[in-house]
Amino acid sequence: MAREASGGHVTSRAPPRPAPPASSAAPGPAGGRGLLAGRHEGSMHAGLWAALGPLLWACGLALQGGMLYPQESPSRERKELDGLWSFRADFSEDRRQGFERQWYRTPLRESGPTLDMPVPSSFNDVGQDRQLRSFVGWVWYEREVTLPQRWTQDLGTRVVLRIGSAHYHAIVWVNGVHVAEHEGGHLPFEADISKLVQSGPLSSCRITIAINNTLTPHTLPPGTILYKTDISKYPKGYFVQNTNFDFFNYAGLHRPVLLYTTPTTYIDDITVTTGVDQDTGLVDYQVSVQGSEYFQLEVRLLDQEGKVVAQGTGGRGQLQVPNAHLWWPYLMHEHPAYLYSLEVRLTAQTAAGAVSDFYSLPVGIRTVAVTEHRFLINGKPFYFHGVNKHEDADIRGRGFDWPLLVKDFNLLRWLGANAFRTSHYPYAEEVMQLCDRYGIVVIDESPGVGIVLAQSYSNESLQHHLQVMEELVRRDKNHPAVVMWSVANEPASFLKPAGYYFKTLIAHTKALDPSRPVTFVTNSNYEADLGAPYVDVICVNSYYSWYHDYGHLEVIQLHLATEFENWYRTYQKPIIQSEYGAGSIAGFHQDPPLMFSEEYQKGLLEQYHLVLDQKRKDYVVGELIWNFADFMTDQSPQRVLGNKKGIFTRQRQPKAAAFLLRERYWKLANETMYHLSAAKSQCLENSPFSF
Ligand code: BDP
Repeated sequence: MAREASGGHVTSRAPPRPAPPASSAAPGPAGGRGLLAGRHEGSMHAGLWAALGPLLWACGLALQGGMLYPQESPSRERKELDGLWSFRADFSEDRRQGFERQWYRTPLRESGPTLDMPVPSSFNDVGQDRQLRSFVGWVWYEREVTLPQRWTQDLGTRVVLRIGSAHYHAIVWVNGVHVAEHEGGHLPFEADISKLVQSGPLSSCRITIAINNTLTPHTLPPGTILYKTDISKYPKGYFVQNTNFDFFNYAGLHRPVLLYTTPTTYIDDITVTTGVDQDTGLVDYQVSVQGSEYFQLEVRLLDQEGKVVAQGTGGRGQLQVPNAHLWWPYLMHEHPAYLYSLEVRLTAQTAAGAVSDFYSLPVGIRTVAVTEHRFLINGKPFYFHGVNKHEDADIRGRGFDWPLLVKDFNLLRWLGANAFRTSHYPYAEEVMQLCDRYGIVVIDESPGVGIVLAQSYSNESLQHHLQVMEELVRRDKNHPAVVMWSVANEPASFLKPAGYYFKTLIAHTKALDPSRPVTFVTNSNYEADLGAPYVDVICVNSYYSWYHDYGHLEVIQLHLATEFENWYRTYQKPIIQSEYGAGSIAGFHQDPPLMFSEEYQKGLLEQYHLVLDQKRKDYVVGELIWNFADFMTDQSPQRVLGNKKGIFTRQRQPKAAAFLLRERYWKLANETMYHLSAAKSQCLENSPFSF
């Protein structure tokens, strides 16, 4: 990722000209390999994961380099760079002035006026400027950082700059030197800046980050720039950005930016997969080290009391934990979300003497499997009763915010929700950590939303999507809460190239992580969907009596039952109702119910629940409401200050539907609660031979 100084040759991508016509050539194979065939081509019989995951890991594709969450340890320090940064949007016509005038060379204030911009936050909603709110193109962030003396003088210290998420395309300079470039929001990237900060008598450094939110048919999510060239109607150079997704394209430094240190020989990555054999927990680990070939590794697994329950040495191995406490989802067990700590200690011999590095990784021992009609966690049927979310709030937009995060988790637990999908992009690492700690199960979704143009199925798009899945798996692979990957939401999966695209993408994701099922979320017709053969769980969105037959709650039951039957008859795979819902404006009441009233939202959910209650006896394994909270979208005649399908308002106050769902989820939880007395026999179904 990191590159040496490159001066100002970086090409500005915004606003791009409309892309050339899509190449319709089928993309070449891009890494899917070594896959087990299943009932349908490309679909491994999902029950095999639990038992074979750890074994298969060795066959998985190796990822280059780690992306461990930066944590403090006796060998590692962190310096957070949250707070006010200097900011400027490049309003020049082609948005290239910043590159032409090399704004990264000198402090930003010297090249023009700057604004104070909070980090983390989207830049869109903090100001009063309409043009900045909808700005498309390059924006520039800058911050001076004072560095601890040891970081700049001790050559045995490695100093890393880590950006949690910059939406969408980011270029980073330190003291005017180009150190990193990254495409794609929602996922972290890093640059080793040791050489730069240790090269002279510096006690501070200047970090400049240029970020471009322009979306093209090949970005994830895709978008297009439409130039309006009729000068009798539009000013010269006028353009708009169009997207095919239903949320505002917030931009900026959305997640924490920080500096952290490691020794120059360091633990680069840890991969853990877990299994269960009778009462014994199995923890397969793999540790990679950078900086030296002469080192020793010791690993210890500690329980919550701090007692060492297993230990090993070397870069890979299996730890066995007799009478293991399994990681169970919230409300499925009386002691959910049990986490062990895997303490990794590296000792290396270097020219300068012995060096140690320590990293402690939370580990939940659990298995995941899929049968023809069930989703199993620790061998027991798991029913997803939860929500779809967004990272979205007033003022901060998509900016990470601890109070909001804690409030959301408190609401999830109040609701009795045991799961959510990270619709429609990866969420902050801190969110995933809380899911591990609270037992909230996650369907981890890539930013593959709005893939509807033929160009977005080109080789260029596929290559980028494969890369994004690599980054996502690398970041989230060790979270016990993550039980399934979703590679996309509502793509035009009926288009001809979709078959090859999803076959390749899903195969690649399974090769990266053979321990978890893979899906994408569809709204295509069951007969037309060319990607469905490759998924392990059918995730279907539907909006009966909202976008179709609106106003007619009486048709929902028949529509939904028919749809479920069609999907199951075709694929014999478990089904999740991955979205359903209705808009309501908090405080609007109407009886008999009319659209947008709280009563209509409730009434629509009740009709869905009648069918879900029948089909969950057979093959429906989950229901995720659209949406947890109201959220901001682009302006359109269909949206009233955003999407109002939240069961909570954007300020997290409940609508009537929240109370309805709360009653339902607690009832479902009581039905599916798995008691400790039964825990002993938990993993019989993990055997690949037990179907
Ligand atoms: C679904 C999309 C979701 C939208 C929702 C809606 O997956 O992103 O917000 O419709 O229209 O199709 O509310």
